[in-house]
Amino acid sequence: MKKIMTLCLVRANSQILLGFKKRGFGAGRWNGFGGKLKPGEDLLTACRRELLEESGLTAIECEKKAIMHFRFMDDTDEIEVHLFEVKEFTGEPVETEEMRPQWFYKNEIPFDKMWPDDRFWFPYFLEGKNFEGQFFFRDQNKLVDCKITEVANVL
Ligand code: 6U4
Repeated sequence: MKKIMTLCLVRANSQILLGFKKRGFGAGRWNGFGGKLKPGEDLLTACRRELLEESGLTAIECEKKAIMHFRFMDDTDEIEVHLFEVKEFTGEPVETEEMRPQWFYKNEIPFDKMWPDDRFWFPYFLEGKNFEGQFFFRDQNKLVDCKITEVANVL
C-alpha cells in the first residue's frame, strides 16, 4: 500500500523554517513539517494541520510544489510525499514534542543532518521550480538512485 504524506516548507525574509525531528520517522534530522493524512482528509487540510501541530504556524496559503516518490529496498510500500510551500502565515514558531523549529538562510541549510535526498531537490525548491522526484533508498541512510524532473504543473 502506498503511504501518502505531506511536507511543508515555510519561507520568510529569505529564510526557510526547518524542524529538528525529535521522534518518529526521520528522528534526528532537520526536515520540513508534515506527516500522514488522517482518514478522509485531503492534502491541503493535512498540510495545514501538520504545520500547526508541529510548528505552531497557521498557513494562509499553501502552494503545491512537488510530488516525490520514495522506495526502500526492504519495503514494498512506496511513500508519496506532496511538498507544499507556505509564504504567508500567522503565528510564531514554537517547539513541540515532535519538532524544534529554526530559521535557516539558503546557504546554511544543514544537508548533512537531513534526509539524503534533500540536497538534490532543495535547489529546485529554492529556485521556485515545480518538480517530480523518484528516490530509491537501500536504507534510511543510503540513497542509491535519484531522478528529479522539473514540471510546469504539479498534479
Ligand atoms: P506520527 O509519528 O504518526 O505522528 P506523522 O506525523 O503522521 O507520524 P511522520 O512524522 O512520520 O508522520 O512524517 C514524516 C515526514 O517526513 C513527512 O512530512 C514526510 C517527510 N519525509 C519522509 N521521507 C522523507 C524524505 N526522504 N525526505 C524528506 N522528507 C521526508 O525531506
